[in-house]
Formats: sequence, C-alpha cells, structure tokens
Amino acid sequence: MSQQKFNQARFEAALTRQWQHAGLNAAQEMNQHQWWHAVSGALAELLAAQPLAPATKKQRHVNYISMEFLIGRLTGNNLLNLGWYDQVQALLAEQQVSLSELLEEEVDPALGNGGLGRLAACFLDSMATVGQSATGYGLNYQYGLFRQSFNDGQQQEAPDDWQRHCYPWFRHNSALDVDVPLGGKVTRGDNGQHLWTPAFVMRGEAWDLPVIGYRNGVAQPLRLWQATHLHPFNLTLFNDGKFLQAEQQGIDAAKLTKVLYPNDNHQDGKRLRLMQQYFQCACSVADILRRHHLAGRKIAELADYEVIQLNDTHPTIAIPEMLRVLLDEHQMEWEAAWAITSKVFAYTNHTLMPEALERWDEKLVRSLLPRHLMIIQEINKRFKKLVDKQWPGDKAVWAKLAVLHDKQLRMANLCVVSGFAVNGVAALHSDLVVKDLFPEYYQLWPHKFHNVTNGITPRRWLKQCNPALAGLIDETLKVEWVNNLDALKALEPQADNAAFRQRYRQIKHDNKVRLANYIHRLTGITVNPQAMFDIQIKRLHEYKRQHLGLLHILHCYRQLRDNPQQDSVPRVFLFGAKAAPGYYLAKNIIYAINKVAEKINNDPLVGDRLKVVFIPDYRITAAELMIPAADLSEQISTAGYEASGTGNMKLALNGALTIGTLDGANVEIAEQVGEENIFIFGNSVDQVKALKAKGYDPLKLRKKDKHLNNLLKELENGFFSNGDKHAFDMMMHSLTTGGDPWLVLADFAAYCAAQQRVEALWRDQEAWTRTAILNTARTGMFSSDRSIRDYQTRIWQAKRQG
Ligand code: KOT
Repeated sequence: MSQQKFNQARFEAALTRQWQHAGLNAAQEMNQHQWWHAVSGALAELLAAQPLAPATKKQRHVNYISMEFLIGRLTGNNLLNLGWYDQVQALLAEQQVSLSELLEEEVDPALGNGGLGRLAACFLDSMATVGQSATGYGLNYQYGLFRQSFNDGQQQEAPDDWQRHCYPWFRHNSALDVDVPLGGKVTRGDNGQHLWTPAFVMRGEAWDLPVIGYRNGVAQPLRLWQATHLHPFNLTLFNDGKFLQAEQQGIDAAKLTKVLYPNDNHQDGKRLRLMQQYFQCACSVADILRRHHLAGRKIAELADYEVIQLNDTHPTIAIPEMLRVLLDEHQMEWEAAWAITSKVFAYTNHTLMPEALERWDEKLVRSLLPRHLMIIQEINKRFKKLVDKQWPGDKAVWAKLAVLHDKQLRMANLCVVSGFAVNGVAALHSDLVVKDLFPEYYQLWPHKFHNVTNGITPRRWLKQCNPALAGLIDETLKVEWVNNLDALKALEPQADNAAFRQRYRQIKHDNKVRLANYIHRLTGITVNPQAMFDIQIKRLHEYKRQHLGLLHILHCYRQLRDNPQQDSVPRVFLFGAKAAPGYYLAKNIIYAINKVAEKINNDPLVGDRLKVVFIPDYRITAAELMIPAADLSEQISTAGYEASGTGNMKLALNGALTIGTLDGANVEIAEQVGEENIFIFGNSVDQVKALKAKGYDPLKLRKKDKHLNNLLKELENGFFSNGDKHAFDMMMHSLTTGGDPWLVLADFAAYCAAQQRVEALWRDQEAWTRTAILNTARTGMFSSDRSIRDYQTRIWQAKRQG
C-alpha cells in the first residue's frame, strides 16, 4: 500500500464539524486546547474510514496482548507517520495557530510502567510500518501510571486522571462489546458437558486507537478494553427502592479498569489484578474468534490465520480461556482443542527476576475462574505424563516444571508448556532464559526457544524527537532511512568530516539548550549546556543501580572539594525515574539523590562544575526531550538482570555514548558500535555468579577502600540530610550490612575508572563527536522494524512443528 494523500477539503470539513460539535460559531473561538482536540478529532475521523488489511494464509494476523501500552502523545506522531505534518502546519499557520505549540496540549497517555509497555508501543508502530497485519489488545485504564512530584526530596504520588472519556483519538465501537463471566461454579450437564454458572458478568467495551504505518496507508487498531456493568442497574432492586445496591454491579465492574498497577519487574498477587488479566484475555480471545468466524473460516483453521503473542505472562490466562471456549462452547474434544491452542500462543519473557515471575494461589484462581482451573489441572496432568517418561521418578524435576505446584499456579510454566514459542529480548537474556530459567524445558523442546533482540521505533525516537539530527541525516544520505535504519551505516565516513562533526555537535548543543530551558521551567535550576549531560533514565530499581550513579556523584564532589583548583570536566547529572509506591527502598534512593542534589547545587564552591537534577514525573514526553540532549548514557545494571533495556538503544542512536555493564542489549550495542566507542566496565554475568557463590562481603570491601568508606560515611553522618543520620538507612543497609545484593560496591572502582576514560575522551571534543557519530551510524539494527522481521521469520511465520 502507498501513502494516503492529504485531502485538504475533507480535513477542513472534519475540522469544522469539530468546533461546531463543541458549540462554537467559528474556528477563531477555539483556545489552544480546543485546537489540539479539534485537529486530533478531525484526523481520527478521516482515519476511521480506513479499511483493515485482512489476515491471509501467507501471513498470520498477530494479536499482541499486553497489559501495558506506553504510547506517548499521538497527534504529532500520527501526523508524522501519515506524512501530513507540513500540510496541517501550513493550514493552521494561516489561522495564526502554531502546530508545535498546540501539540504540547496533549496529555501523555501513561498506560504502562516502563520498558515492557513502551516496547509494545514501538512494536505496534513497526508492525504497521512493515505491513504486518496486527491488532494490539490492552486495557483502557481510567488512571495511568501515577504522577510524581517531590516534597522535600521525597516522592509523592498523585492519580493520573488522563481524561480518557474525551481523548479525541478514541473510537468506541459498541458492536464489539463482549460479556465476561466471573466467579460462580461449574456443574455437569446431561451429556457430561461442563456448565459454568458465573457469579456475575461484566461488559467489555472496545475503545480503539489507530496505529499508523510510516507513510504506507496502513492503519490498524490498538484495542483497549474498558470494563462497565452489563445493564444500567439491576431493575428489580431499583423497583424495591434499593437504589444504591441497584447500582452496585456497575460500580464494581468499573473498578476493574480503573487503574494501572504501578509495579515494574514485580508481582503483587492482588485479586483485582487477576480480574483485570482475565477480563482483558476473555475480551481479546472473543474478539479474535469473532473476527475469524466473520471471515467465514473454520475454527480448526485458527492457527493458520492467527497468532497470539503474549507480552510477558500477564495475559497467560488467555490460554485456558481459548481452551474453554473451544471445549465448552464449540464442543471440541481435548486433543483437537489442544492442537489448535498450542499452535497459536507464543510467549515473550522480559525478566528473570524471581519476584516478577507470576504465581497465583490456586484458591484465588478457583474462586474467580473455576472452569479455567479445571482446564489447567488437565494440562498439568497430561504434561506430568510426559515429564515422567523423560525423567522417571524424578520428583525434583517435576517440582520445577509443574504448572500447578504447592497450591500455586505458575504462569511462565503454563506459557512454555502450552505455547509453540518462547523468546527472550536480547541475546544474553535469551541465553539465560535457556540456561538458568528453563533448562529442562529446553531439553524437552529445543525448537520452542528463540531470541528476538528488542528494538525501538526510529519514527518517534529519532525523526520526531530529534528533528534537527533527522534533517542532517536526510540531507547527508539523500535516501529514506527512517524505515530502513541500516542505511545509517552510510554516515560512518562523516565521522571523519570536520564540517559534519561541527554540525552534529551544534545540533546536540541546541538540544541541550532546549532541555536546559525545560529544566529551568520545571525546577528553577539553571544548568550549563556546555557541561556534559550525563543521563540515567529508567524505572527506579535496585538492580538498575541508580545508587551506583549516586556514589560516583559523591566521588566527583569529593574531588572538587579536595582540589578546588583542578581543571575538572563540568557535568550535569540528570535522573528520571519513578519508584513503585510500595517499594520503600527505591523511594529512599530517590530521596538520597535529591538530598545530595540539594547540597551540591547550593554549594558555591561547586558553581557550574557539577549539577544534579532529578527531573520529576519522568514519562515518554520527558524522554523525548532528554534523549536527544544526552552526552552520556548510564546503563549500569548488575550484569544478568536487565533483560534488554531499550533506553540504551534510543540514547545511542541519538549520539549519546554509553557507560555500561555487559548486560542485556548493551552487549549487542558494544558489538555494533565497537569496543572502542563504548565504556564497558564491571563484573560480567559469570563473575557476578562467582562472586555470589564464594560469599561476597561488602563490609570487607568497605574496610579496604578508604575512599569509598569516606563517601559512605558522608551519607551516614547527616552531611547531606541536615544532620539526620537515619535519612538513608534503607539504602545504606542494602549497600552494607544487607550484603549489597546488587554488587554496587563491588563495581564501584571499575565504574569510577570507566568514568575517568569518559572524561579523557570528553576533553577532546572532536574525538568525542566522532565517536557519537559512529554510535548513530552503527545502531541501525536496533530499529523495532528489524525486531518485527525477526519475529516474523523466527516465530510467527516459521514452519510450525509438533
Ligand atoms: C514485569 C512485571 C510487571 C511489569 C513489568 C515487568 C517487566 C518489565 N519485565 N521486564 N520488563 C522490562 O522489559 C523491557 C522490554 O523487553 C526490557 O527492555 C527490560 O530490560 C525489562 O526490565
């Protein structure tokens, strides 16, 4: 398909309908926000007429189910992908309206926590762009990820009421409503069939957002389910005069999609969360099957036309739901239903962290989903036969592999047993998935295991967020590179071109000025755009080691105080991170960074040489400003724990140099850019394992390293916390007597040494820029278009086994 032409007359007519609908008499009566709303609404209306690309036998339709889609602002991105940006800009300019200012009016829909949700959004963009027919299935939360502010340095959370009811990009299609049963009991019918009598039934409404391919005429839906009650209220109760109870069912149903759980890499085990998961899966499975039937296809052919990709285990309950529908509603035999199901589902693992691996109490599952539990028991029973055959009498193996064990349901095991493919998200991670997490499963089914290294969409993460650099690349390469990111390779010779370097450096500088203005507006802090912008942006988690960054800042501060005359490299340390509200240690790290920042930023001795800024409420829109302005990208997780990371890719593509451990996709970034163009440090996965095995003791290390000990002492003696010696107790305990589980102290010296190398290169600005250009030129493989093509060839369209 080719790009859809911009039709000015149709757009203007749609725009007119928008302000008329708002009850106005003329376009000129609109305020800035109304302009944004009208332009977006008009575009959405034009797109609603787009036909969908049908699934074919040649290409299975991908159903990407994810509890999170961190989409970011849509209007600017959609205009860019449509190729209509310039026309709309010119049209609005005639009315003295600035498109770029109006785009600032959009709230940033925050329907995700971090990397996992953003990956889902990038994948939708890429599937539309490479022409992979797909539907995204998620939840339409009323409240997205909480808004963050700081009160005396402590994180405060406020609800994110993003006004979903008047978001102009939504299209609600009531013909797609789904009824979702929950609770109750299962009995047997006359023919022995299972009859599920639910305790209550909710309604799922389909709210669609358009996902637009890059200038190829494709628009496909991100379908977000919203829970509501079945009927306005219970009429019998209403007639009895019990008005409040009459509405009860409605109130409870609406609770379901009220709020996104704010955990990243952590499971809570809450009943409402399981209800959300099932609600999403039941709606999505029903929708997939409805589409299949409407196309006139037989149920037995489902796996020829559809694949369901599970974004981590959160939507796993879709597996027994599919079986339930096939068995109970289509009256299929187990073998036939299983044959279909096990060819449809594929599972992506995003984490090895034990606390993030989902387990549900059998009792809870039975109370909400009695029929599903029976089906899972059947899967478990049949699978046990296979395990007994392979490992006769080996109880330990069964204890590891069972889907149901110790009254717990293990979602990852259910995925591996029932799906046709499992993948990790970076080469190193996929290796660990096989070796550490699922070695026995690998023995049983080696063909199921794959790697698909994550990627990022270059539309949002270069063209849109860094228009000046995109312009320079356009001008230099004179080819369309944004949907063929390998083309950036041709920039390599420019690293040796002084004039190009000058322009590249100027663009980075301008982006830093843009960010400095934002920081000043937001925090009142003035930062010097000549300084190195050293950026760590990601969720706050111990394994990501923001506190290792903090120790290095203390080290820099110490050096400045010890040698005030020294010619130091000026740095601005920038953080952006939210901590889950119940993750107290993470919140304590935020507090520590903010307190240290306060002290350093107000120390006259330091002046412009060191600044520390924790940007509040980090989100996609903030990332779009920070990434193009970064000089140094901090990717310093304990090796073996960051499955991939995607911020690392965005930053490298935008010309930030990486300081990082050999973890996640850092390994592949290093391979691509070359070891001499990245700052790798610290213990490797094997060294981390060895250190832990031999009994690592941070206290011994502290004793030996006087300098490190002094830095830690300053955190303990109230120097940064107005004399409060306990302000950072939680963090300090973790680093010392708590055993330093993330090896922060163990990597500290190597980290400081790597930072020294960073400074040496920074002092030679020409060499630095050269390296930055090579980073841009050599990170084309991290386009999510490539990830999607890998999914296509390795998983979705691969010849199916079994
Ligand atoms: C786990 C449980 C709840 C919510 C989120 C997660 C989660 C997030 N698990 N993994 N992630 C991140 O996923 C990204 C995309 O693959 C990775 O780049 C990142 O390393 C993971 O931490």
